[in-house]
Amino acid sequence: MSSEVMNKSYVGQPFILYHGWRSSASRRVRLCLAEKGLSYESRLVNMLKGEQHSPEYLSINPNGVVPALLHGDRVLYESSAIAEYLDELFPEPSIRPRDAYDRLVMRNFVRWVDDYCLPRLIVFNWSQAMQAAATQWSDRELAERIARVPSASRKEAWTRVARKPYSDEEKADAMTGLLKLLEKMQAMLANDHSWIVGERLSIADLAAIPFVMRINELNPSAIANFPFVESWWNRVRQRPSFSEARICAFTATDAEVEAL
Ligand SMILES: N[C@@H](CCC(=O)N[C@@H](CS)C(=O)NCC(=O)O)C(=O)O
Repeated sequence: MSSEVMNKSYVGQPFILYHGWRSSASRRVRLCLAEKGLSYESRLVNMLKGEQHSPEYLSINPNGVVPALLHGDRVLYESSAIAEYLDELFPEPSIRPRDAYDRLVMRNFVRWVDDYCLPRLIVFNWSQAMQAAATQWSDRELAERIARVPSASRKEAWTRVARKPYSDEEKADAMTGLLKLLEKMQAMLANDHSWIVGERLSIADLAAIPFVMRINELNPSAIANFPFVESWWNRVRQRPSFSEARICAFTATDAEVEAL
């Protein structure tokens, strides 16, 4: 079977999403699914319990992080790769720019968000969501958990949150870094004021939404300094995908999000 015919045969296959309601990468994939009008079965992964590092989950996503998406018998992980996969198999409405150069700019923007912004957001998200419980783990429990974490950077992040919580100075530095996202977006939106890259909403916008949401929660006065970002933010929040993807307050419990 040619790969094109094979892909067509997957179009009707069901989706199962392994995710967390508050996870930025999970939010990105839920936004893509919503923009595409694709429904999925939800499987929540409890990160505080370390379910993302269980042998069962690692057999789905060897990186030990959410999200992961099953499409029929295919296993997909890495939120930006999942987003492109969805756009290739379900081309309408497209969430990638038409132009090859714009697509390159989109990919480089998303990569920067992942490489530069995510580690800085973790400083806040983990302090808020994980620290209270993680500091209670015994040395033995911590060591057992760390042994199951596949990446060195996340071993370090879990050790930090459990034993050496991020200081106010580190949080201030992380926020200075996160504000660079708004600065970068302001410059990119200055081209035609609508979308971060190209002529329509793209994966770049969907990747930025969860981060802008958190920056706005943590530092509510910041966005007003970036008028193009502020009007973009007001527009993206009006889209049906924003509520369908359940981009809720970080303080909302799973039960509250699910009751929506
Ligand atoms: N590059 C990955 C990042 C995924 C990621 O870091 N997910 C976080 C939640 S946003 C996670 O699973 N953290 C739990 C852990 O590291 O143990 C992607 O985009 O899918």
